[in-house]
Amino acid sequence: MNPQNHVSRRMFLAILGSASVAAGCSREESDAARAAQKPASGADTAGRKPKTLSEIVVGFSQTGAESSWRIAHSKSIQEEAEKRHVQLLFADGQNVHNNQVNAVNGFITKGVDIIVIAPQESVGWKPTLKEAKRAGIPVVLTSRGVDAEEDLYETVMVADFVWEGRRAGEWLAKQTNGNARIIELVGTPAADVAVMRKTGFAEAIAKHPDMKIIASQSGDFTRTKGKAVMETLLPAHKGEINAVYAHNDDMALGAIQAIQAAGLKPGQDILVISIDAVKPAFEAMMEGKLNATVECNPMHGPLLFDTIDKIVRGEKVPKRTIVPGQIFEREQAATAIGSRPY
Ligand code: GYE
Repeated sequence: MNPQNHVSRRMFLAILGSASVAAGCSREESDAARAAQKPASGADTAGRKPKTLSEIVVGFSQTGAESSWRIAHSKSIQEEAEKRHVQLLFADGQNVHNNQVNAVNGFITKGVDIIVIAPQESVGWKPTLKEAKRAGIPVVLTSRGVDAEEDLYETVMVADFVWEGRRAGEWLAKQTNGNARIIELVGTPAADVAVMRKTGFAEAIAKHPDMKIIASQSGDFTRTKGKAVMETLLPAHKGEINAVYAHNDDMALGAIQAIQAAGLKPGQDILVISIDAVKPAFEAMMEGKLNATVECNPMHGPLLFDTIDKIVRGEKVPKRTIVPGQIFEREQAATAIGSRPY
């Protein structure tokens, strides 16, 4: 799976044997030497012991801090790294794709042991992933996937985003007896998660001829944009709308503010359903303003480092891990909020 397979032990020792050669060697040789030192996917061609978690450096490129979900996701990974004594280099992408690409290229140059990416956008990753592979650095994806061949990364940990959208659509269909005029607040359009949450929801409501999406616009997974989009869409569709489907809780919470400001009752005049199930969503449900939320668990830290541990030890890991979720309705909020970890 990586270039180390092509590096002979003799070549590796020759490169290592001379400091001056190693210092002045060509890019290809230095990459080869680095690759040979990596226990990527566990194969240790130099015949040395695989590394343990406390010996490795992990470079983590995060999307940014767009939502409560994202903040919980970062925290879970940072806390788990600390707990397991892993050196974690955290790069905040500030929700800009190119920042993430630059950060990952920087990790490759540094020669970290593992690269973790939570990609803001799904496309545009192939050259960087190929470069990581050439350098023998395994890549793990968390929270969103990329549009690239599967052999360019070790594994991806996500939720079933299509199911989440479908579940939201089914809930709304039941709640409205299949009769709804909906505003859809879409996540970051270039993210697979937004595409899939849209697809699942569309699939569920397609079974009900009287359920219609009146307007669908991106709020980029943020509360501020969710509110701003709702402030323009509400007056444009005055009296027409009876439901909001938001791809995450933050956008729903922004929309709730806009609905209230327009003199309407969120949760009553306009039903609101979203995805994530973060604590602020439970609070909004307890106030009767949010009707339901589909859980998407951001606590990837333990699973992530279990997986990295396996990779550095040379054990096989599944290409994809689906983190399960469930729906919460507002009637359950008061009982459930106490045990919410995020
Ligand atoms: O639902 C949203 C976030 O990629 C699953 O990104 C994640 C999504 C999450 O900002 O709130």
